[in-house]
Amino acid sequence: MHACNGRLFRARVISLCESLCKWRGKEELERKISGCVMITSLLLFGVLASSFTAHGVSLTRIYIDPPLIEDLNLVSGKTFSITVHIANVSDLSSYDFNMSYNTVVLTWISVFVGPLGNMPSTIWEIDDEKGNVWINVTYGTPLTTNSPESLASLNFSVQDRGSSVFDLYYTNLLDSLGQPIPHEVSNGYFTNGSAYDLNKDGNVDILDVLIVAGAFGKKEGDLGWDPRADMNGDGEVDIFDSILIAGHFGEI
Ligand SMILES: [Ca+2]
Ligand SMILES: [Ca+2]
Repeated sequence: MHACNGRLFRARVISLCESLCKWRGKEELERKISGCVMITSLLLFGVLASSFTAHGVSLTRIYIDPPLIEDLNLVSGKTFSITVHIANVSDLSSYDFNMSYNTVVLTWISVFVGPLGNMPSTIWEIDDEKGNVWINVTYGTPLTTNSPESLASLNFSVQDRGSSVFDLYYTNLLDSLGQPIPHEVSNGYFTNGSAYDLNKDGNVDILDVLIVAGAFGKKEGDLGWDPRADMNGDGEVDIFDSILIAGHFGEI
């Protein structure tokens, strides 16, 4: 009887251990599933969050197109145009913006504000002495677009060698409820001068060579470091920069 009870006890202990092992295995499995669900949820949240950011109103953009005009052939008397674009915007009811430019280098010729037929109110002022453009438009039907839409095209005539930033500032976008629309702004840049005209005085001459000579042997961070002289951008002014300035000597 005692022996029988002993076997029964052992059998029950074994059974209990097996159940416990199964329970622990199940618990482990559940823990792994729970972990997978949590990681998947986090990944899904990340994807959704990035998707929202990519298509959300926060990425409404006003920008100059093209962003960079770098052309030695745009000499005095030549003309070119830039466009102020907007993209990724919803329910744009009205806008106004300012844009400045360098009147030493450029003169304004004309402006086209579009699209026609959806603008009951359009006001624009261009001060060619100060180099400032101001455009204010109210749409008949609010504008919604993801692809770029032209707000204004501006034509300029080149006056001299040099450079000009097309600086967009005081940009205001309002929706049909009169609420401001958050947006990003990207400026444009024009230059018709040589990249080796280090002091930007219109030509590559001895003054530019002296800039290189004055910084010769310096490394980025050194006292006397002049980033203009590091024309190949390798963090030091050496023989390679000297060769570059010599090769472009006389350029305008
Ligand atoms: Ca120069
Ligand atoms: Ca260098």
